[in-house]
Amino acid sequence: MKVDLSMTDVEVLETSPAMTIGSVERDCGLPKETLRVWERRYGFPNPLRDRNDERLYPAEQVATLRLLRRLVIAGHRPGQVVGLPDEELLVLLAASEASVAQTRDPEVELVLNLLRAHDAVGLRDGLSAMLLGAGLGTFASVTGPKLVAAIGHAWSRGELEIHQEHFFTEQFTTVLRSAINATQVAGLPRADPRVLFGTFPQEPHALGLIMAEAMFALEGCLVISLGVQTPIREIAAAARAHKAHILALSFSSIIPAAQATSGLVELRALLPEQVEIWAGGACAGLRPMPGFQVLNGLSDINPAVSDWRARKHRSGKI
Ligand code: B12
Repeated sequence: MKVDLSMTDVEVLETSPAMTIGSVERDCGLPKETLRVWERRYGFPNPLRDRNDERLYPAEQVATLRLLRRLVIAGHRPGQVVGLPDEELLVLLAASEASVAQTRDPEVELVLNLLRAHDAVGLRDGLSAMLLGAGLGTFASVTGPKLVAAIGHAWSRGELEIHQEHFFTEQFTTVLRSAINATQVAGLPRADPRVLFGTFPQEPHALGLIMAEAMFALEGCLVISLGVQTPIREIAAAARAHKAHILALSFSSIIPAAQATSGLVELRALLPEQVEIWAGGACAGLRPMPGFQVLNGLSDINPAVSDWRARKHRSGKI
């Protein structure tokens, strides 16, 4: 921690941007409790305090916390790494990510090379070829997450720019969207349930949502997407307008579980009882409640749709 001790906390805050514990939790993916435990146990992070005695984390501590999160994900125990200087953390990170790099697969290599070369046509054709080779289900549930994870890592190592990551997201979405549309051709009957997709206003991550949509489309469902960041009242209005049977919503790890839950309760109150709400995504701590269910991953979609159909069949509504 390199904050000049001759300055007061308030002076330090005036010279460098600092983040609240909630912002650090969202940015770094480290729960507040973990941040407090590390502070107590290892003396790091060592936040400043604002005038109300709330913790404030200087930008350089947040940068170190991001490194620590990657190391913990790579399998290091906090006791071995928290408190080490950044230089040592970077050496450990390089070692563990180098071993990951050796096991990279050809699809990841191809996409990273096309991104580095800014080869727009090559990337679109490459992704289309992967989709044709793997089929929609594998492309959405295996190839996509693998590529996104690799691109996220490359970006955090500084190997890719933000615009390259955005460009990949756009190309991947375009290829996946056209394949989903091909399952929804007019004149070909789609089976119930009719499923509407969306995210709450705080959620900009769209890839998990479209991957889920692909899996529902493969189950023969009629799928309708609002994309991301729709106000809760509008989601409810769209569900009524489209006569949706199920609302499928995606929550990433940036959404605190309490916020997701209160939004789901609000949405539930705006919808008729027969419209089901199914939530999914990486949001930690999101639990099912009366009124909505939580799917743990894309592989839950097939059994959940089969169960919905069996229930409707039994009640004579299908
Ligand atoms: C791409 C990306 C973005 C893009 C999103 C573009 C887009 N159109 O989607 C943009 C640039 C917008 C973005 C923004 C931000 N991001 Co971002 N982003 C990512 C990135 C690289 C990939 C996310 C992703 O798509 N993952 C892939 C999908 C496949 O995973 P998934 O969403 O979990 O979905 C899977 C399952 O959960 C499931 N699923 C998902 N939804 C549903 C729904 C149902 C019904 C079902 C059944 C299943 C299901 O299916 C998927 C396949 O298994 C990740 C890092 C990473 N490697 O994951 C960071 C990441 C998610 N972002 C992060 C952050 C912090 C942000 C920002 C807050 C950054 C900032 N400081 O501004 C902002 C958001 C600001 C805001 N509120 O507006 C952090 C979150 C940290 C945390 N708290 O855990 C991450 C982890 C990066 C990091 N720091 O390590 N981001």
